[in-house]
Amino acid sequence: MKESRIIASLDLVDSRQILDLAEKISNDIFAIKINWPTIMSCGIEIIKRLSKYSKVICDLKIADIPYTNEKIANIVSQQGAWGMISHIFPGEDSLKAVIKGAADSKVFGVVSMSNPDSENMLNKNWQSMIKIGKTNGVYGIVAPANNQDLLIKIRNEAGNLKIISPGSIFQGGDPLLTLENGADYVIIGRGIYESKDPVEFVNNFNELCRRNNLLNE
Ligand code: 3DU
Repeated sequence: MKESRIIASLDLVDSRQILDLAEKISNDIFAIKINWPTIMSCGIEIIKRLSKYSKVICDLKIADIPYTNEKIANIVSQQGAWGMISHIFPGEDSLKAVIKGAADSKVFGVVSMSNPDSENMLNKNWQSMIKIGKTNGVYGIVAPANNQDLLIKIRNEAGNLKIISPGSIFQGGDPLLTLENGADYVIIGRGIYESKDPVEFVNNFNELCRRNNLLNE
């Protein structure tokens, strides 16, 4: 069966609304990503509740000392998250602790961000962060959909790490081009949940991918 390459970033703060939307689109997406606003508003149980519909990736951008990182990753993993996002910038010791705490959950490391000013800070260090990610066994990395030049460079050095890309539509990136340039999955938030018909949006994008031979086997 062909698999969608959409990760739906459902940054909603109402449990009913997020669960309803998850139920409607779950068959036509690869995974759901949730972030701090959802977890803080709906409670950590939202991870388990959403996992009934879809793989769940927790975008906590974990960035603390190793002791704390391991605890955070372990709690998220015990709630049944399929994956979680961690920063790599605090260093190798901190990332190792996330990977240890995550146990069987996948860890995605941030090697670049989509906000314009990350060009002046975080994005300058993408190469060393990929190296640390690879050495320590991250499953994938995060690279921006609204900076195709950087995405292409990152793809060339990422080897077989999966690339997940936020920054489409509301942040200016083109999700189809992002897949063509080597991202494995596009992360789309407001483009989905603020569209008039999220189900139609997801189906239309999957169809566009199918016509461009971009659906996964
Ligand atoms: O802009 P959108 O509504 O499609 O949402 C993008 C999501 O991805 C949102 O949760 C945001 O916090 C997250 N994200 C980025 O947008 C950019 C990054 O570099 C990393 C995460």
